Amino acid sequence: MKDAIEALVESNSNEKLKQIGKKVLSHNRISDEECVYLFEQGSLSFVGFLANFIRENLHGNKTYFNRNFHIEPTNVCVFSCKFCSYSRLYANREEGWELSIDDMVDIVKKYDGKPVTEVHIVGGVHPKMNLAYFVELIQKIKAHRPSLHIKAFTAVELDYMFRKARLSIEEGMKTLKEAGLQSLPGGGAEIFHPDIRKLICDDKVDAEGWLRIHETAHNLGIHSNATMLYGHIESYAHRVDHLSRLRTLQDKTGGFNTFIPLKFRNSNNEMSHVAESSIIEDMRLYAIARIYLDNFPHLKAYWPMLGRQNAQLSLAFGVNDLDGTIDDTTKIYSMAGSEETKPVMNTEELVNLIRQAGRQPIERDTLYNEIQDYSHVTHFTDVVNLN
Ligand code: V47
Ligand code: SF4
Repeated sequence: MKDAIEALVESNSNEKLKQIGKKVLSHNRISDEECVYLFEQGSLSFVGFLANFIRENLHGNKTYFNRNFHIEPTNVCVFSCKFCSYSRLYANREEGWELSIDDMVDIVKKYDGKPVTEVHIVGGVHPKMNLAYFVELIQKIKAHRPSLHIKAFTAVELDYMFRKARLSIEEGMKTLKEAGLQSLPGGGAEIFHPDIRKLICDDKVDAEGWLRIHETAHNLGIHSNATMLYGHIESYAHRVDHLSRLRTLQDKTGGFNTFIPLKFRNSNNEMSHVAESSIIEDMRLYAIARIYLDNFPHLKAYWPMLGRQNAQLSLAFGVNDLDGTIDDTTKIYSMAGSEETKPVMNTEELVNLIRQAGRQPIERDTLYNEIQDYSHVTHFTDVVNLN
C-alpha cells in the first residue's frame, strides 16, 4: 500500500506537492504555509491518499461510533451568530423552548435500561440558566445514572456561565467537574481569526477565550473536542490559522480527543445568501485536516450536518469516527438545512453504514475506549427511536 502511495507522490509533476507528500509519508509535520498550499493546489485524490495513509496508520480499518443522545436545554440565546438557524433571541423567546431540570432528567430516564454511554448537552445561552442551574442538572443526572458520561457545554456557554457567576475559568470548571461533568464538546470555535469572527459571531467569546477554556479543562483532566465551522466566507489562510491554533494547544496539553469539521449549512439564517461548499471541497478539507493535525488522534464526521452518505464517503478521506446514534428530539439540524430531518440512527444502521464503506465498526465510549467490535455482530440492541 505504502509503495503505491510513494509512487503516486513521486509521479506528481508539481515539485512542491511532491515534497509535501514525502514529508507526510515519512511522518513529518507540514508547516502552515504547506497546508495553505495543499488547500490551493492539492487535488482530491492527492490529499485523499495521504490522509487515508495516516488514518490507516493510526487506526487501521477501525471506525468508531458512540451510543449517545443529545439534550438541548434551550434554543434561547443572548448571542446573535449570523450562521445560526436555531437560536431565538431572548427578546423573542416565545418562539423558543426552555427545558426545566426535571424535563431534562425525564429525557435521561427515557434511556433507562438502554445501552447508551453518553449524554451530549449543548444549547443556546439563556441568561437565566446559570452555573447553579447546570450544577444541579449534572448532579441529578449523575444521581440517576452514575455510569452515563456527561459531555456538556461549549466554551461559549461556559464563558458566559463563569462570567455571570464571577468565577475564574479554573474555579468554574472545578465546580462543574465536582458536580460530574466529564468532557467538553467542541462547539463555539467557528473560525478563530478575528477578521472572520467579527463578521459572523462578533459578540461571543473570542479565540483566546475559547482556547483558554479548553486549556484549563485539559489541565484539570477534562478532555475535549474541537470544531471548525467551514465553507462560508473564510479563506484557506483563515482555516489554516484555526488549525494551527488547535495544533499548538494540543502540543501543549494533549487534551483534545477529536477534531470535527462542521460544514456550514445555509438555510434559515442570516447567511443564506452564502453558497454551501461542494462535496469535493468537503472531502478535501477532511483530508487536509487529517494531514495537518498530526497530534489529534481522531477525526470525526458529524453525520447530521454532512448527511449519511457523505459521512460514509469521508471514511476514505481521513475520518475514523462517525459520532453516534445521537437521538435528538429537537430540530437544530433540519433548521440549518441539513439533509437529516430527524438525526437518529439505530446501532444497526450505523454499523451497516460503516460496513458498506469497507471499514470495521467499533463502538467506543466518549474517551475512545473500545466497548465492542461489531465486525461479526448480527443481532442489535436498539437504543433509539423512542418517540
Ligand atoms: O458551534 C451552528 C454549529 C455548533 C450552523 O464535540 C452550524 O462531539 C453548520 O458543538 N451550519 C454546535 N453548523 C454543535 C457542536 C457539536 C456538534 C456535534 C458534536 C460535537 C462534539 C459538538 O454547531 C456551533 C456551530 O459551529 N452550527 N449553526 C450552521 N448553520
Ligand atoms: Fe447562540 Fe450558539 Fe446560535 Fe451563536 S451558534 S446564536 S451562541 S446558539
